[in-house]
Amino acid sequence: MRTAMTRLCSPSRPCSLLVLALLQLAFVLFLYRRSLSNSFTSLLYEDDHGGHWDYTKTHDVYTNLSLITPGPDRETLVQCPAQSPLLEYTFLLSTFTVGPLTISFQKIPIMSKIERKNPYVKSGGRYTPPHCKAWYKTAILVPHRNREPHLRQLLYYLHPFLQRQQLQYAIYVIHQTGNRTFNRAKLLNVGVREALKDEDWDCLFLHDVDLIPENDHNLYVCNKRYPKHVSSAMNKFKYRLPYRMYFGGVSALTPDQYMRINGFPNTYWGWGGEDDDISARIYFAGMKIIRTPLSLGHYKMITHSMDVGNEKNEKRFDMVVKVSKSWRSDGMNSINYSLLKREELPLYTNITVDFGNSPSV
Ligand code: UDH
Ligand code: MN
Repeated sequence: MRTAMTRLCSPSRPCSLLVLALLQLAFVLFLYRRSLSNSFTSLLYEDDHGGHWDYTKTHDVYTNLSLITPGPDRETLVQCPAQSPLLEYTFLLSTFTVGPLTISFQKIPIMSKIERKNPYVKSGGRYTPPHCKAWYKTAILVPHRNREPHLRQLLYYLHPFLQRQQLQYAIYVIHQTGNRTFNRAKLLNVGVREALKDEDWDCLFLHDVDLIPENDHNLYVCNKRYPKHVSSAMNKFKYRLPYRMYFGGVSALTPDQYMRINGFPNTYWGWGGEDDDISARIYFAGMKIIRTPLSLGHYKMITHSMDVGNEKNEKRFDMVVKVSKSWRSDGMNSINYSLLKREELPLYTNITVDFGNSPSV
C-alpha cells in the first residue's frame, strides 16, 4: 500500500509542497499560541485599556504588608522599582498579580486596629517607603463631616493600598464644623492650600470618604499633562460612567493643574453641581479630562442616605451654565476660611475649618 508520503512525494510531485504545507501549519500554530499567551498576560497586567480583570477573584488588601520592615539610613536609599514588587505575590514558586481587592463593609474597624495593622504609618497619616526612594509624593484630601464610620473604612483600606504601591503619601481629612450647609469643593480648596504648606506634593487626590478602590493597580499618581478622573467605574452607577463629563468621586490633579483651573469653586453649598463646574473649568483653562480606564477604575461606595445639612443645591444648574464667567474669580484666589484646628492624628492629618453658622446660601 502506498503511504500518504509516497502519494504526495513522487517524481512528478516533489516533496516541497508537503514541506510548505507543514511550515504553514507550524506558523498558524505559532500565531495561535502567541495570541493565547497575549490574552493571558493581559489578564495579569495593566495595558493601555486597563486590562481585563476578573473581579470574582479578589485578595486581601493587607497581602504582603508584612514584607515591609524597618529600612536602612535614608541617605543610602535607591529609587524604588518602576512597578512595586508588593503588588505581586508568590505562591508555589510562581509570581501572581491579582489586582482586584476583597472589600466588605460588614464590620467597621476601630482606629486602634487600623493603627496596629499599619505600623509604618507615621503621625499625621504620613508614609515613606522605608527601603527605597518613592517615585511620587501624593496627598490624599478627604472632605468630611459626620461620616466617622466611613472614614474608618477608608483608612482601613487606603493605607495598605497606598503602601503597597510604594508611594510617599499623607492623608488629610478636611472637616467642616459649624452648621452651615456642607461645601465639598471649598473644603478641598482648603485641603490643597494646607497640604501644600507641608510638602511639595506631586499629586493631589481629591477623594470622597465613602469610595473604596477595588483594584490595587489603580495607581494613585497624577497624569503630568491633564487632570484625571479616577473613579470612572463606581458600583452605584453599575461600573459605568453616569454621563460623559462626570468628574465626581475621586480625581487627581497636580498642584500646577489645580492652580491653572483656579482650584475648585467655593460657592456650591449643598449637594451637586460642583463636579460639573470643575469639569467645565478644566476645559475653559485649555485642558481636557483623562480617565482611569473603566476596568481599573472600579470603586465600591459605602451605601448611605442623603446627609442632613447637604441637601440638593437648587441653584446648581443656573450656576453651572455660568462657569465661563465665574471660574477666574471663584476659586483658590478668592477663598477665605477660619482654620480652627490642625492635628496630626496617628492615621491622618485633621484640618478643621469653620465656614460660619449662617443658614444655607
Ligand atoms: N460629605 C461628608 N459629610 C456630609 C456630606 C458629604 O463628609 O454630610 C463628603 C463625603 O466625603 C462624601 C462627599 O462629601 O463622600 C460627597 O457627598 P455624598 O457622598 O453625599 O455624594 P454622593 O454623590 O450623593 O454619594 C449621593 C446622595 C445620596 C443619595 C442616596 C440615595 N439612596
Ligand atoms: Mn457618597
